Amino acid sequence: MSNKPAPIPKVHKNCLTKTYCRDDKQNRFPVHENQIPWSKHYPEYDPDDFTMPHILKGPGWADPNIRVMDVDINFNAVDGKIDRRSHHGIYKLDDEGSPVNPCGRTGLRGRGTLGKWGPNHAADPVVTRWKRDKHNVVVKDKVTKKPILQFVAIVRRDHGDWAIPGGMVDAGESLSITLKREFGEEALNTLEIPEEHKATIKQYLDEIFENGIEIYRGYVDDPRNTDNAWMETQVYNFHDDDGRSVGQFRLHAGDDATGVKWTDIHKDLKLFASHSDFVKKVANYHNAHW
Ligand code: RP5
Repeated sequence: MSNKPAPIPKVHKNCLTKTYCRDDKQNRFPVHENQIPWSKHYPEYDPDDFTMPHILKGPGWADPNIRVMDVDINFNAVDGKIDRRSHHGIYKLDDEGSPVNPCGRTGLRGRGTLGKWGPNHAADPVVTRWKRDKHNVVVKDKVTKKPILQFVAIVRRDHGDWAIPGGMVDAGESLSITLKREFGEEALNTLEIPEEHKATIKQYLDEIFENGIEIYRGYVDDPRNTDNAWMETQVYNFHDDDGRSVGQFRLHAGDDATGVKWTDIHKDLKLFASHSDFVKKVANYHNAHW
């Protein structure tokens, strides 16, 4: 993690919904866009404290419930195998010792469906190639005259939204492993491919994922965020310029994905969380059509 904190996004919008994302019976306390910053006076603000029952049962990857258990968690630090630092620097703890969302109010306390108090770290691989016609010529947009990029998008099993095939960084896992693992599992279905093909796919993945460009690190405007738990990510672009490596892969949705395809990048893309912002940054980086 770099020493220089990334700037905190000014607003989050995807958590300003009436109900919590995966539970239509759990309301969020109303928060207007101008009431998001903690610095804004909002004395009536009294959101529910809500954590999904399956998280409270304490699966191995989830934190203990610090509301009822006397446990020491080292926030703002590397805590055993878990990195609890934020890309945005030191976050505050509230009177109960729970991390405070650095982006502001979300209308819900607790962890919702997230396992960790504070930052929940993810990694997002944006794998790109140029769109080509049947003569292998790069296609340009008629209006902007810029070449069109395509990226590998998946359909998320939980929300049904198109998204980058990203995922959570497991405890003690390096970022490069997470990026490769998530792409393999969700876009190539590596969990179910026959043993004899595994070595070839692994070799391809190793080559492609060797040279990534960091596009973004920090807060994700994720619908699961709460006042005490939020998503942060590191987005990397892996670009196949001549379309001869990953550009030729047969995509096959697996694990948390129910669909996968090479998707044209343009400004009307509707993607999960802040994924269109990330994809836009990739398009800008390559001076591609947006
Ligand atoms: C988003 O959630 C991140 O950008 C990443 O794509 C994803 C990780 O969560 P899971 O896909 O593991 O649920 O905030």
